[in-house]
Amino acid sequence: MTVQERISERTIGVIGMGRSGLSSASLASALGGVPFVSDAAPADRLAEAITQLRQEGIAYETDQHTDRLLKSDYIIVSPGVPPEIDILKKAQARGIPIFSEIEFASWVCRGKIIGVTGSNGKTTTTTLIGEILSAAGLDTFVCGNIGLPFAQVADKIGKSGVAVVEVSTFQLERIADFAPRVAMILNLSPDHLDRHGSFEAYKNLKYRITENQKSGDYLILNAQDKEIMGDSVTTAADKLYFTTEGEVKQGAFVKQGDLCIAHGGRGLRIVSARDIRIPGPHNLQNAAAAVTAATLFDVDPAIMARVLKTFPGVEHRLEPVSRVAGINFVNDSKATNVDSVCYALRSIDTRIHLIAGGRDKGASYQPLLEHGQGRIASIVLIGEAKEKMYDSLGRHFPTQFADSLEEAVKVSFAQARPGDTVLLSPACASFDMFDNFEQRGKLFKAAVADLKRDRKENETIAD
Ligand code: UMA
Ligand code: ADP
Repeated sequence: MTVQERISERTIGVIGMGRSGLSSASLASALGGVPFVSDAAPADRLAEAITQLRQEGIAYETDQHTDRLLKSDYIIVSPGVPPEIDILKKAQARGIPIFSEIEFASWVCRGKIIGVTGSNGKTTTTTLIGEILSAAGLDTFVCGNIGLPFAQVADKIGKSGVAVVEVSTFQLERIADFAPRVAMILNLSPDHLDRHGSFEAYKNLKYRITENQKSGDYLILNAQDKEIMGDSVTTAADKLYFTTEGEVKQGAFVKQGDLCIAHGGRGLRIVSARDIRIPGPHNLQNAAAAVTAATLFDVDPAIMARVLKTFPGVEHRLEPVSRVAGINFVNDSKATNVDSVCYALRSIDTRIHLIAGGRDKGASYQPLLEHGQGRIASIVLIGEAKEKMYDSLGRHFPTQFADSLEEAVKVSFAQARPGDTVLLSPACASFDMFDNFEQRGKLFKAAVADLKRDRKENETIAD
């Protein structure tokens, strides 16, 4: 079936009026489809979305998902919508196909797709690949779970274009034909267990990124990830690997301090690992993954090196904030699972005052014990998860509770001495206290700025 036949004059139900839903509806409408958007939230919370839908002449409903959706030829579901809601069960029972937004967008995209998934490092690696390919002059579109829906750019991507798509498990739940030319699984550690039920189910969803790949496509895997290597992923694609420990025959590795690549019988040195600007052992893995992908697009290693030396990283990921009275503040608000916090602890070589907590996602906090030993000087816990986290950590580190992030910053600062680092790295989702992790990170930075200003004022008064 052609794209035109799949969309034109089709009645397309869209669930969710967030970014994914709105982009899908606009794309469907632009290609001659007849979208109907449904959101369970009340209209007053959806004012902006409603304005957009009205302007585009797209039908919608709010407050509930009614049976009108069951008149659809198929349904596009937003990633944040839980799979077990009633309307999806009814649609399934009637045999109405349900697709995720990335599936829908992939029908329209004419360029090659690089799909980046994994538990951690997706945004950093997706952005880095985008920077490298753009620097090499390719028509590059960075999109997906990173915040810009694939459906928003899919129809702008021509045959020579490349979509670098960050892909989450929520989006992989409902793929059918989604087939990246290059797929990548960065790493696997427990996350989103509250939605997927078990680590096994979560991993199997991640592996779906390769299920429609064919011979001649590529699957890039982390050779030092025990879960991925233990599962020996089956795929029709050619496998490449990256590692920062030892060597691989096809892919990227670190040899004598240099990031190198081996592919098609050729070996190349790209850059000294010390010159890569983004810090920490995990970011070296992200850099290795990115250069493996870039090699498949024949990018000149000198261009890769230039980007790696200058790419500053992404906001809210181990972001240096400020130094107040000799104490460093680091914003790692995007560390929403336990493994990312372990890497944060390993990336900082001073005493650490950790601020953590938020909405629990079902994983164990025990790994923080091992990685925190000898590094964590104190912990301040916030949010819903604080009791559960206290049970794991409270006996091992000086631990206190705070009612707000601002209070947590003050308490940590009071305990820190010059040379120490106060690190926000929550290991939890943000939604119990904040709109999202971005807001949490910005409030942290604002609290640090207040602290700095107060100190300056006090110093001036003392003078
Ligand atoms: N809704 C319903 N019915 C329900 C549940 C929700 O109608 O039963 C409605 C809500 O009222 C709301 C809308 O659905 O209006 C929200 O949909 P959404 O949560 O899918 O939000 P989007 O704005 O479309 O954002 C989604 C991703 N969100 C989630 O996966 C939760 C964004 O990832 C992504 O950037 C965006 O699509 C573009 O692709 C965010 C995220 O937190 C950043 N992702 C998770 C992560 O990174 O860990 C997976
Ligand atoms: P994602 O998009 O998968 O959430 P990000 O690049 O946004 O990944 O980083 C999220 C968090 O994980 C940050 O705290 C970051 O420091 C950490 N992180 C980044 N890359 C890795 C990696 N390869 N392994 C473990 N943690 C990582």
